[in-house]
Amino acid sequence: MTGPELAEAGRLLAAARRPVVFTGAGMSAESGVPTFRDAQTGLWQRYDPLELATPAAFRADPALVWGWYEARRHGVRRALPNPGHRAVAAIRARCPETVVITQNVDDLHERGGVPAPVRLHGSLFAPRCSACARPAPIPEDAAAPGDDAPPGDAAAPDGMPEPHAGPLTPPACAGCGAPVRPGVVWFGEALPSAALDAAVEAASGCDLLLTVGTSALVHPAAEIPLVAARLGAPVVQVNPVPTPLDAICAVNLRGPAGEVLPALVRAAWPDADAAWPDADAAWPDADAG
Ligand code: BV8
Ligand code: ZN
Repeated sequence: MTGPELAEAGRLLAAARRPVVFTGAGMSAESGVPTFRDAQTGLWQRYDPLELATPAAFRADPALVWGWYEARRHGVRRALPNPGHRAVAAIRARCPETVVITQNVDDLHERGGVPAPVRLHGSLFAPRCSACARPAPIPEDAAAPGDDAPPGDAAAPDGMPEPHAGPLTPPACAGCGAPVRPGVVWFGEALPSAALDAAVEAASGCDLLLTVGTSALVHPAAEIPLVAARLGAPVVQVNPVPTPLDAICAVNLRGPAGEVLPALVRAAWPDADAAWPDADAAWPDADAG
């Protein structure tokens, strides 16, 4: 990607001191993690994610919903951060005041070099009790080798149990015995107030908001870019297609995050490391400064 839009976005990024990077499912698409818009596969294709990701669905069929999340978690464990995730870490390496806010429940920002993104919708790696909220261990970390893994779960090359593509009885809480649930925010549930407050505060104080790979249809997360725009900060969007955010954006960069974000980092900081992007080259650790 080249052209005047990229140059303008690069200028805005280079001038920013308190940038916010706001990400959605498109950020992880090139890592092989399906977006919410992408059709579900296998057994899950007959279910609407907007229905499965609800307290009502879990109450009605805990094994179905737990199985879905375990399949997604295994998929994420096998995924790798893409050059887009590394570019976000590079922005934070250049601007230590950068705040990364994500709607995603995968851990690819952390594995891509951003230690603590603001998580609006929780994580696939933070199961807890559905009754007493006691944190629960991640299954394979809990299961001793040869433990009662579901039958037929051959070990995968990385020693991980093959994802059990189907309903799976959720573990019982070690405290009260109730079913363990995924540590994500379901539709109809409130967002964690600390994360939402941190996101609104960052968007209110930023001097640039970069929105990447979101359809901006899920609320209240979709209001975060609007907070920044209302307070006069330029908004730059990275998305292959138009979204409801187009109208508030100073620049719309039409392309995939894994290609556009590295190009944007180079446009902002032409002296960026020549090795860039080498998907496996760890970008200088932000904390190493
Ligand atoms: C609540 C965790 C109340 C679970 C998720 C106002 C208006 C309308 C509706 C509402 C409203 N306020 C509330 C609602 C209801 C609802 C909502 O927004 N519904 C929508 C569907 C209309 N909101 C809620 O229910 C929220 N809770 O309101 O509670 C309350 C308040 C107080 C007290 C009690 C209750 C909770 C919402 C959170 C739900 N949980 N995730 C899980 O993951 O299973 S949301 C989930 O879907 C994701 O986290 C993400 O946020 C969202 C998907 O959106 P995106 O990330 O944008 O992804 P999407 O697939 O849509 O789009 C991908 C984009 O990427 C596309 O644009 C595509 O073009 C682009 N792309 C593709 N490839 C690439 C790319 N971009 C760049 N590079 C690429 N390579
Ligand atoms: Zn419990």
